[in-house]
Amino acid sequence: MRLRFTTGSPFARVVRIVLSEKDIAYEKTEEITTTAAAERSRDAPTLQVPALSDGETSLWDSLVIIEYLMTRYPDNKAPAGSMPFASELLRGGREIEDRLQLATLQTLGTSTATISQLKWSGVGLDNDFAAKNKERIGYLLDWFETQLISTEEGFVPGVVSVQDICLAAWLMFIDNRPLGMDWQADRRPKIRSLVGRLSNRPSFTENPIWWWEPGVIGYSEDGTPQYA
Ligand SMILES: N[C@@H](CCC(=O)N[C@@H](CS)C(=O)NCC(=O)O)C(=O)O
Repeated sequence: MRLRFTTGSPFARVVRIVLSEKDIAYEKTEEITTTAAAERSRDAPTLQVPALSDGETSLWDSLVIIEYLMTRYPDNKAPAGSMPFASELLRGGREIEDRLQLATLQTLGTSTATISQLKWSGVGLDNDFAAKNKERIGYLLDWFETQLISTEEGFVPGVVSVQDICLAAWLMFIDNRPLGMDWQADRRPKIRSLVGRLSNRPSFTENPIWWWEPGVIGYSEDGTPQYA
């Protein structure tokens, strides 16, 4: 199995966390920055990362890759003393509810990545489009707070779900990027507790969040970006 990703990609980080939960070894085609379209197109016509190759199978889009991993590789490693990772992406009889949560989490990811890209592409955040995306994120988080079971459990009883991983990973991205965004953890106790629980989970610490912006050409061992 081989995964193409950029070091800083938050979409790829979610996939890498799922691979860690499943203890799947994979070859890394790791890039610091976006490579030329012709190179990217060898793995995905979207020219985006993450992209996965597994034998004859080539896949792109983080959620499709995760669905593949959850169905083809059902085994998970059991982290000592903490909640097990979910054994399925969609629960029998609750497929539509689970899909709605996952699709809405993808919208959180797209809105957050859009804000990040507006910033680093030089367009900036002082415009209606950036403001609309920030406003959307507020509404999304209010809805996610209603979807979490309690301050001890996430979206699905008794397990760490893919939804939990997506929500926590995107909020960690917001916290670790100079995007000028505050997701108001105090108003959202269930989400705050989820992010706190997962930030110490081995699959998260094994795949730290590394900052990329134009000019970054590498990282020191602790993840500090190095500039050209
Ligand atoms: N819907 C895609 C989005 C992936 C995405 O936006 N990846 C970014 C990196 S975080 C990318 O490859 N950007 C380069 C580009 O769009 O050309 C997914 O879930 O995988």
